[in-house]
Amino acid sequence: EKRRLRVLLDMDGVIADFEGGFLNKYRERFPSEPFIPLEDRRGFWVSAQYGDMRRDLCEKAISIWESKNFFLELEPLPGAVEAVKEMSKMENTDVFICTSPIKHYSYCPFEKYAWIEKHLGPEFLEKIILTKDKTIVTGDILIDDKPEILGVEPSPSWEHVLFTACHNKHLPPNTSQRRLLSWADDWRGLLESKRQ
Ligand code: BVP
Repeated sequence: EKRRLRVLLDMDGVIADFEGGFLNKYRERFPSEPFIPLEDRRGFWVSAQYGDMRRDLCEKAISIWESKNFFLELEPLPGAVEAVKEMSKMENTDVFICTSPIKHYSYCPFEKYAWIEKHLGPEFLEKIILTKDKTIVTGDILIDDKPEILGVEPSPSWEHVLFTACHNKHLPPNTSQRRLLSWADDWRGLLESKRQ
């Protein structure tokens, strides 16, 4: 019996360059405020690291991704669009984009759909899962740059593969968590390993 492989792909930090887009727009809007170069980013939450630098910078950071066109204008990460398209054409493979919108919903959910249509094509509009809780979504693999993915389901069906990002590359090696270093890394081999 043939079993299809279900791949869940995070969007921000995996296929869309949230960190680069944030830093560019933050520096443009607040040219005289301090900023954190990408090589100095630590921890998943940009807002937390900016807030640690100076209390008021937390809300300034938040104002960037709450602005119109922030999510729409993110650049794709290198190789991401090609990889997602190739993956979705593979035999016995179902690919979904699984992404958590921000609570300020005026632009983000709309722009995520528009981004996917623009960069991946309208057929991917049927593959979008917007959820704050990825643990309740079933799949074989979840490729995500957030080091810890928690929710109401204590035992999610997927294996979380950590996608390397500026904020997680310095974390101590974790033998129980596989990584994908970039889209130039062996994602095909990773998928094959889940078919066994
Ligand atoms: O929509 C993104 C941006 C937002 O959280 C969502 C992460 O979604 P996933 O990548 O897990 O699917 N976000 C919000 C903050 C701070 C909010 Br206060 C942040 O620092 N970083 C961040 O990515």
